[in-house]
Formats: sequence, structure tokens, C-alpha cells
Amino acid sequence: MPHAAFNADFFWQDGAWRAGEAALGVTAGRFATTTRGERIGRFVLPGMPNLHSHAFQRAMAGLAERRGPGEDSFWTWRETMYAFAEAVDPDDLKAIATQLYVEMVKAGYTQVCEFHYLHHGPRGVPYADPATMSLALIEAAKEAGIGLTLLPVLYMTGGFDGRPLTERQQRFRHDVGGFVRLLERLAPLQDDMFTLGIALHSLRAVPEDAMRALLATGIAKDLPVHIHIAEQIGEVQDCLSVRGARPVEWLLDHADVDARWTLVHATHLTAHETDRLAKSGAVAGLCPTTEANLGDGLFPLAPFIDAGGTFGVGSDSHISVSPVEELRWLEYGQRLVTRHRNVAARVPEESVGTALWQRALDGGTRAAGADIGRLLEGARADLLVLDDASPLLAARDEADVIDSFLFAGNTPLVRDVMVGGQWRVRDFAHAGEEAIARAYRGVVEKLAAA
Ligand code: NGQ
Ligand code: ZN
Repeated sequence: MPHAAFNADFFWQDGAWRAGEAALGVTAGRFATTTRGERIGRFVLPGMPNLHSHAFQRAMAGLAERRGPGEDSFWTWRETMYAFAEAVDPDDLKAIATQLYVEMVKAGYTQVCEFHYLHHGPRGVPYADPATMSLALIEAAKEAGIGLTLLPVLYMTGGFDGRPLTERQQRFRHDVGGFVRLLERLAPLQDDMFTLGIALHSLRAVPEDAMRALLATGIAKDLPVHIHIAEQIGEVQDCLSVRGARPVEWLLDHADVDARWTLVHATHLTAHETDRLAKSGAVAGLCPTTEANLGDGLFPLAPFIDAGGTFGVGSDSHISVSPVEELRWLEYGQRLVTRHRNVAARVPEESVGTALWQRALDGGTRAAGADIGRLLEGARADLLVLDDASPLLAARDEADVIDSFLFAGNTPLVRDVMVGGQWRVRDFAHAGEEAIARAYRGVVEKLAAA
């Protein structure tokens, strides 16, 4: 018998709304079938996975929006970010990440893929336990009640030419041996709410032989693999001149890129790369608000979907923490450059909102490597209840509720959130939010004063 059972007018299942005659049960944190249950609302959606996060960057959101001496770019932003990263210690990271993860859950994200490269202490001196920063993130996710896919990042060089890391990049550094030891330390901690994966920071940061060596190790064999790729034109040009191929092309030719892989950004693609990436089964990890904020460019969404590609969304630098905003701006970017409407819907009568939500669920779930993203028996019990009482949903039925949710809302419509069978947000509030915000404020004030 399930421990709890819920009913709603509509459950989002297999890419469509199902009238909730059958209730959803929850046993040991997973969905089970049952016949009757307590009514929790009108529209119940699976929670959205956030497939790309650098948690510490949340605390500097908004602090890199002032023009510098020359023309600003991704690379000048990166200097600001590096200066900020220097000061963050394990307790700071825990407080920042906990606040961020609470905000994520309230916004409708129920899993986060943390692309974690801030491993060591100042000047790259390892902590007594080299997993200290990783453990801070694991604790933060537990306290906020969000599922975590932790992706420790291998970071070795400062450019395609193999140049050594700068002073400020020392905290990111590993060799393959040390990196594998970190994975071995973290792997036994996995449970329903914590999945381990790996990341290569970028082709800039990982030489070819190190990539091969890591991917050949036993521990790395079945884990999700994430990599930043082709985000900036400068990176594409450097890759072409040193490796003789564009980044995505090079990776597809030199690694067994398949559904285990997530290529984060993949912004600058030729038509041929777009097609090959789509057919590889890898997830394109799109982060539209960060990509806009950093001046990256636009991903070729329509050709990628048409070639059968899979994508999900991430909040990356956390300039915004909202699946609604990521999906909305994913679509709006396409409209602005193509001068067409309803781009993500590829067949007549398809709703853009439902196409975006379902595709991002599928891609985010694949990227996270966890059994999530479905309101179906056996999956982890993660769900969102939309606010029936919102005027925005007046006279909206199941055909258009997700479009109104994604495109018309400025106040969030996510009223209640369950993760792993536990209510984390009820009536827009998270149980721990006040104490967590207080700790966060203390840390950010300390960092600002330093
Ligand atoms: C990062 N962020 O690792 O945090 C990167 C910037 C880099 C984004 N690419 C640094 N959005 O790529 O070298
Ligand atoms: Zn990133």
C-alpha cells in the first residue's frame, strides 16, 4: 500500500494531460499506482531538471553588469567571476548553494546537475579532505530538498595550446589520478537523491590524452558525462587552429558521444554538426538566460529538433533561476532571429509550451542520469502543482495551461512542490527558507566586505 495518495484533475503523463481518474500513490519516495487519493489541485506536472549549474555564481548575479574600460565580453565577465570565486570557502559554498537550491525548488526545478570545478582551497592547496567542496554541495542539496547530480569537473589546462592554468584557476586543477580518487570517494554516497556524474570543463581545459584516459577508467564508464562546448566564437576559432576541426565536430570524431553525454551550450554549430549532434543521442544543454547575459549567440533549435535532437535547460550562472524564463527565452530568441512565431512546435496544432516542457523534461532527465521526470509508477516522486487560483489560469483548460504558465506569467504559478515523495514547497513557501536566507545573507555580506 502506498504511504500517500494524491489526485488532481489532470496529471501530465507521457507528454499529454491525463484526466486524473487514477490517483498517484507514493511509496518510499517513488510513485506507485493506486485508485483513490487526496485532491491536490487541478494541474500537476513533473518537476523540471536543471541540467547546468555553477552554484557559487549565484552570489555574484547582477554584479557584472557595469561597463568596464573597453568593450565587455564573455571573457571580461569571466575575470569578474574568477575574482569572486577566489574568496568562496566551503561554508560559503554551502550557504550559497542551499539558498540557490531553495530558489530552484520554489521555481519548479526538482533536480540540479551541478557542474562543479571549485575543488581546492586558495592557490590550489587541496583541503584535508579533497572532497570538502563536493560535500558542501551534497549537504546543500539535502537541506534544500532537491535531487542532485554532482558532476565533478576535470580541469587541467588554460587553453587549446595546453598552456598552464593561471593563478586564479589553480582551485580547479586535477590530474586524472586525483580526479578518479575524488570520484571513488563520492560514488558510495549515491542514493535516490544523489547521482554522480563527471564533467570535462571544456576542450580548452582537457587535453586529448587525458580525456581518453579518464573515459577509459572503470569508474567513469557508465556515468553521465557533461562538457562545455562551442559557446563562444573565439573558442571555435582556437579549436580549428589547434585541433584542425570545430569543437563539436572534433568531439564527435574523437569520443563515443551518445545518450550518456550532455554538450552544454553547443551554440555555434554548422548544419552538419547540428545534424550529427542530434543523431548522436547526446543532450544539448541550453542555458538561454546565461547565454543571453554573456553574449554567446543562439542555438539552431528548429533544425536540431527536426533532426531528432534532445535538449534540456539549465540556469548555469543563475542570472535567472526559473525554468519558465529559460524556456520562454529559448523560444523568444528563435522568434527574434527567424521572425517567425511558435518555433519549438514543429507540427501543426502543437502547443509551444507543451513541446518545450516535455522536451526539456526528457533531455534534463537524460542529462541527470536519474529516474525522474515522469509521473509514472517507479519514478522518483517529484511533482509541481500549479496555482489554480491564479487569474492567469482563468478559463484555461488543459489545451493551453502550459502555454499560459510559460508565456504569460510574471508571478510564478508553481504553488506546491514535492521531491522524492516529500513536500518541499507548500503554498509557495519552503519550510527552511527563512533560516537559509539568513545564512546566505551573512555570507554574501562577508564576501562583499572582503
Ligand atoms: C564556467 N561558464 O566555467 O563557469 C563558464 C565560464 C569558461 C559559462 N561558460 C568559464 N557560462 O568557460 O572558461
Ligand atoms: Zn557552465
